[in-house]
Amino acid sequence: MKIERYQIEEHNSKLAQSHQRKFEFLTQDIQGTEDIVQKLMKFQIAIPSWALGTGGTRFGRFSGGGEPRSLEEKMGDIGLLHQLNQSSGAISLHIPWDIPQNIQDIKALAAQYGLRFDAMNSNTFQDQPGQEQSYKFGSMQHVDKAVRKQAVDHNIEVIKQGVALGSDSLTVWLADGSSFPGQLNFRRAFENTLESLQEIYAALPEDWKVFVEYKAFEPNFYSTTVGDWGQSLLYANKLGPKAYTLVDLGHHLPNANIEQIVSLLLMEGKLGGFHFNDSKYGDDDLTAGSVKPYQLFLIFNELVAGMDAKGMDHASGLGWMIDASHNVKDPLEDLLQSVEAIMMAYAQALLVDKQGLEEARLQNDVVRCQEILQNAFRTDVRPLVAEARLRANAALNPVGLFRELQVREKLIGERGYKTVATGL
Ligand code: LRH
Ligand code: MN
Ligand code: MN
Repeated sequence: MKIERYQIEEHNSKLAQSHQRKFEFLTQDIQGTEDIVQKLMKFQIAIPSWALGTGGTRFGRFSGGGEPRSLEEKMGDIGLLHQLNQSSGAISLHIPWDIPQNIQDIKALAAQYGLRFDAMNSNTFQDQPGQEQSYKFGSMQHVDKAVRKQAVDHNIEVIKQGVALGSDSLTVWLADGSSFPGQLNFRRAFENTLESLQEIYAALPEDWKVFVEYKAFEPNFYSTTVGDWGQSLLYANKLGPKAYTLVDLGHHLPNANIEQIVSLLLMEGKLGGFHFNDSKYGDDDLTAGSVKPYQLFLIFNELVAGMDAKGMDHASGLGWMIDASHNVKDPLEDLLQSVEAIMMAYAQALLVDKQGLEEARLQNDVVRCQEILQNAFRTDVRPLVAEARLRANAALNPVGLFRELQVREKLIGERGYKTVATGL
């Protein structure tokens, strides 16, 4: 399945007039739209290889059909997304859910689709067939050195694969923790984990980063060894300058102020990147911006402010990744929606009157502060995001074109109805 250039052009020409009207209306009202469009065009969000199939819950999984059966087909799917929005030019692999066999062929395919390899993810939270040691009681925290060594060796292997593919970062998420009080010596678990991470850190190439992802609970329900941003930051600080904290939006306890966490991590130079998704309860992995779009905007507001203060390039300063899963939507449509929501939050954050906000803060004018933020948030920035796509030869309405071209039906035709993509 390939989308032809003329199909995008035909689609865009049908929508051109209406888009133009909305875009011009917005530019009359708002200053600096050209700069925003340019920034949006540069912004790329990595797609996780594990989000291309239908996700399940522990109660069941309902496949929609036509799912990618190999890494090559996953890259094909992301290639389609990227053609539709020109903002999904990167893939994040999860090893061993992905098994990059012929590296040269995989690299050639990536080049053909215009994809870069974003952070590599290791997996020491599941036992693989034939594996010697079990991760049932943790991996890097484990009381048995042999288990810890197996986890470290796996991560070093993932780095090697990443180097061959041209990636430059490793994300470590650990399920380590305990499910009952008394099960774990917290201090020993921390020390073991730190020692394991140090061994991995020592194997990082010069220009690589390691992201330490935290999560409050699940699969362990009493304690998690990298349970929050404080613990992650402790590890990252002890490891050294190549180690950073990774924020997955679904990994906090309810009502956590994620925008404040982001702001302080960025201030400390320790924010590595994101796993974008949304949630109502826990690690729901829902479409970015589907439940709490205002929170997403507030996070981007801190990001833009913090990155500007440090003179960082918005597009390449941090690892921008989606980590979502979909059990009732078409995964590709869902990812298009997530990317759109992230771009909108970014565009809204770029609209914030920063000088006005600082002045209002200095005067303790709380009402004005809220007005300024909400003026930006309540602006319909969709024409700006669409304009960025139009200029990049992407579709004005990606989900619309996906449906017009019957992409899913064609994928089912090619791959069959009963397909299971590897992943969660
Ligand atoms: C854990 C997590 C982590 C994993 C991914 C599959 O909940 O967010 O990033 O690698 O899900
Ligand atoms: Mn994650
Ligand atoms: Mn998660």
